[in-house]
Amino acid sequence: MEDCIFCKIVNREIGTPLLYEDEEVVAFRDINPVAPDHILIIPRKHIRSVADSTEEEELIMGKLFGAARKIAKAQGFQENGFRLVVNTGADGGQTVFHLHMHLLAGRALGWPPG
Ligand code: IU
Repeated sequence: MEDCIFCKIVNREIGTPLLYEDEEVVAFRDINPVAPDHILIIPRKHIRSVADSTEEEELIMGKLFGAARKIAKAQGFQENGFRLVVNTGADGGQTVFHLHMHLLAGRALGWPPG
C-alpha cells in the first residue's frame, strides 16, 4: 500500500531498525513507547485490521504470536511477563491501519485499559 507507513518500514523505504524479521513478519520498536519495552510486530502483507482480515490470512496472523514468543525469549521478557495487544478499529484505539500487535514489557501493566 503506497501511503502506508508500516508498508514503508517493511519495504525498507524508512530505515527503522528491525528487531526481528522472517518471511512473513517484521518487528521494530514503537516510536512512542508506553512501556520500557514497546515493540510492534506486523505482517509484511498489508492487512488493514483484524476486522478486515480473511480466513486465508489466519496463518499469517498466527505468525505474529510466534514472533512475539521468539522476541520475548530473546529479550528476556518471559520471566516477568509481557502483554500482547491488537487494537482494532476506532473504539479499539487503532490509529495505523496496517495490522500490528503491540508487545509491552518492562513494568507491571494495569488492567483494565482506559
Ligand atoms: P495503534 O494500535 O494503531 O494505536 O498503534 C499505532 C502505534 O504505531 C502507536 O503506538 C504509534 O506510536 C506507533 N507508530 C510508530 O511506531 N511509528 C510510526 O511511524 C507511527 C506510529 I505513524
